[in-house]
Amino acid sequence: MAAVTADQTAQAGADRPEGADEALEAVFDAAVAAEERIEPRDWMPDAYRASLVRQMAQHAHSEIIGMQPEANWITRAPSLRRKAILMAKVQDEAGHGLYLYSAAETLGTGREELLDKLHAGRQRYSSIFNYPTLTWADVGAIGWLVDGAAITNQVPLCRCSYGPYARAMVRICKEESFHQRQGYELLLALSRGTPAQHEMAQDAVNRWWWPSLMMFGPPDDASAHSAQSMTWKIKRHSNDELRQRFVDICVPQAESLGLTLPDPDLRWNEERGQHDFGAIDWQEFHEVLKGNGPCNEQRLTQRRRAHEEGAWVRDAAVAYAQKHTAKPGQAAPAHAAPAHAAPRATAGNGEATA
Ligand code: BYC
Repeated sequence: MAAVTADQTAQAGADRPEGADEALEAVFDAAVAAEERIEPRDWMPDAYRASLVRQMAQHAHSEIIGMQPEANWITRAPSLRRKAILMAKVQDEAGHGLYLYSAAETLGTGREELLDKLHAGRQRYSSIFNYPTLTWADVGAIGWLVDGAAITNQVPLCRCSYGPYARAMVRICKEESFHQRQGYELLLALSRGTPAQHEMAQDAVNRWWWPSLMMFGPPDDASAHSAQSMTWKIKRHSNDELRQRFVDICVPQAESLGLTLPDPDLRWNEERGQHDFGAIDWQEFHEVLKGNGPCNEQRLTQRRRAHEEGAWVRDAAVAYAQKHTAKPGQAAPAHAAPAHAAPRATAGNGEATA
């Protein structure tokens, strides 16, 4: 961006003349309007930085919490091929979290701080991951619908005004596209299988359809951040626009799958050139956001435990790095404390904790 860097701003320091912030903001606004990328060392309004951290943190948290529902099926995948594919997918989600936490770090917010906020319930992750994966078909429904919704939402984020977020999204979207096809292919195999398999696929779609529509966030007239985020070109489309786009993409795909979307009001509207669809249960969405979804407690408990149990890995990585940067004759750092052993648990919602 041909704007003013943070260093230049700092140099000007306390001596900045009155109106300097307005001038900086005007340069920032002009850069955004001209479709230039804002980079970490560029000056940016505090509210822009805070909004990016909020959205990117939520996104990163969604990726790592999103590993849990599918990981629940790794040990029970029906073939070695399916198991290998699922393991690779879940590992990709961890990688997406990594890119996004790294991108958030460029805004001056460390990973530890963001994880602490997630574990304390002070930052959100996507509502979709608070639903249980009850059958193998749920792995297909997540790939087709959840990754499909994620792609619809995230492809425009590749053009986000903040450079590191936009660049992370390019790679993430390529991988999500594989994930979506994996889910579609899995559901197709089940749909064309025995009547029991077909029924299992239909049941999974029935349970995941409406929560997938909620992934796009509240309706536009109730979306607190959309207008500002779109002015800043963080978001390129409103929640309702993307939701509509997703519905229009899914209808013909459901037909090819031989599955029905569970919405009696779903029909083509010739005049609009789009599908009409039924009312979303926003009460359910708000309950899930408040922590009252079927798996909220289980997901956070498991995440906190994974973090505790992984402490020795982080300590070992730091010790290894220090050892290799230590000057000859310097003592190696003390060994990390052993991890706490935590008992395995079973959730009360029909889903075993992975
Ligand atoms: N769930 O003003 P709004 C994946 C919150 S993971 C929970 O419209 P915004 C995958 C929102 O944060 C994909 N909370 O907000 C991984 C805000 O609360 P705060 C995850 C939601 O930010 C593993 C309030 O409601 N994708 O692909 O303009 C396996 C008002 O909303 C939700 C992303 O995170 C929700 N569904 O728009 C498989 C994409 N919706 O912060 C797949 C990046 C809204 O004021 N994020 N809220 O407390 C975004 O694009 C936007 O943040 C949203 C919301 C469209 C989600």
